[in-house]
Amino acid sequence: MMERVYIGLGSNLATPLEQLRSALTALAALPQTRLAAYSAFYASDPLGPADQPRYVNAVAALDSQLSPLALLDALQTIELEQGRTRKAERWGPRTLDLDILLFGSQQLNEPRLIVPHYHMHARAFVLYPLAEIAPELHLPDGRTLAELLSACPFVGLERLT
Ligand code: A4P
Ligand code: MG
Repeated sequence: MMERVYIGLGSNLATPLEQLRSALTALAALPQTRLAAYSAFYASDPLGPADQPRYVNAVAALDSQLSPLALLDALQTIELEQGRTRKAERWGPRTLDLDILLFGSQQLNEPRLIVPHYHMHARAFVLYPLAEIAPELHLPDGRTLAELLSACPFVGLERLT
């Protein structure tokens, strides 16, 4: 079965713009998957420890026949290929973070995978890029993206052209 999947991309180390560009190339090359759309890149203030560089964030839309866990494995492989090392510090700096925001209308609560992403509804650096490519979107619980946006000011965010 083909599902529409939204992926959040983030980087704040090792030339973030290049990290995101090569991540998009890697997403486009995934098996049984088409890169359907992607947003502009946004510079964003770090959420979490403040003593880290600003992030660059974007959101991509995929049409994929992979299972959710197969997709997660593939995303983690891309993260590792782009030099990601997992550190103990929560929300610390990283070369590349690929989060599954939404997987069709599925709600998943597995040890390795929680979908929708647990904090997407409150993150400007997720919601604004997402709105560019899916303005009519609603979450599996029925909340609309427009509703979430109206509660999430465009703060600490800068659209890069
Ligand atoms: N996991 C569970 N659900 C998911 C999902 N929906 N998508 C598990 C992807 N992974 C999911 O992730 C830890 C584990 O989460 C994975 O092994 C997977 O099985 P991780 O990438 O190793 O750790 P993390 O990303 O550091 O943790 P966390 O809590 O997911 O952090 P976030 O929420 O990704 O936040 N500030 C700005 N401005 N922009 C950012 O992009 N990102 C973060 C990281 C912090 N501050 C930021 C940004
Ligand atoms: Mg993550």
